[in-house]
Amino acid sequence: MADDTIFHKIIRREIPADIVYEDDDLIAVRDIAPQAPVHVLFVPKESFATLNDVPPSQAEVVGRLALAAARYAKSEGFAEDGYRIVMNCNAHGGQTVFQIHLHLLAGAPLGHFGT
Ligand code: DGP
Repeated sequence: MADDTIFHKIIRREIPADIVYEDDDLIAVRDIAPQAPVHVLFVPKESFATLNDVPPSQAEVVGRLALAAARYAKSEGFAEDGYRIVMNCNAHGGQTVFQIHLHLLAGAPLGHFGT
């Protein structure tokens, strides 16, 4: 079901998670399988299975995730050294949970990709 992913269950407090931030629009939780010293997922409370499903009229949903990740990185002292934000989409993007979420990776130099 579109509103019954693992992240919806975390938002509804049906399963435990290490929540680092929450407001009316989104929640941020530590990834269960971190790929960097800091790996936090920013998840909107509104349901969108993939980035393909976000209409232009709701672009602020994605903007809020990005700015929440940037704020968190700044508050934790990672802004100056830098960080990466990633959103995977569908099979080729490696998406495994079908509720959009932004990965924030930080805390160490990350390998360059795409070269
Ligand atoms: P993606 O591949 O972009 O769909 O990323 C899904 C991420 O969700 C992946 O990095 C692992 C993480 N994840 C999966 N199950 C759980 C869970 O139960 N709790 C938490 N905190 N993260 C999870």
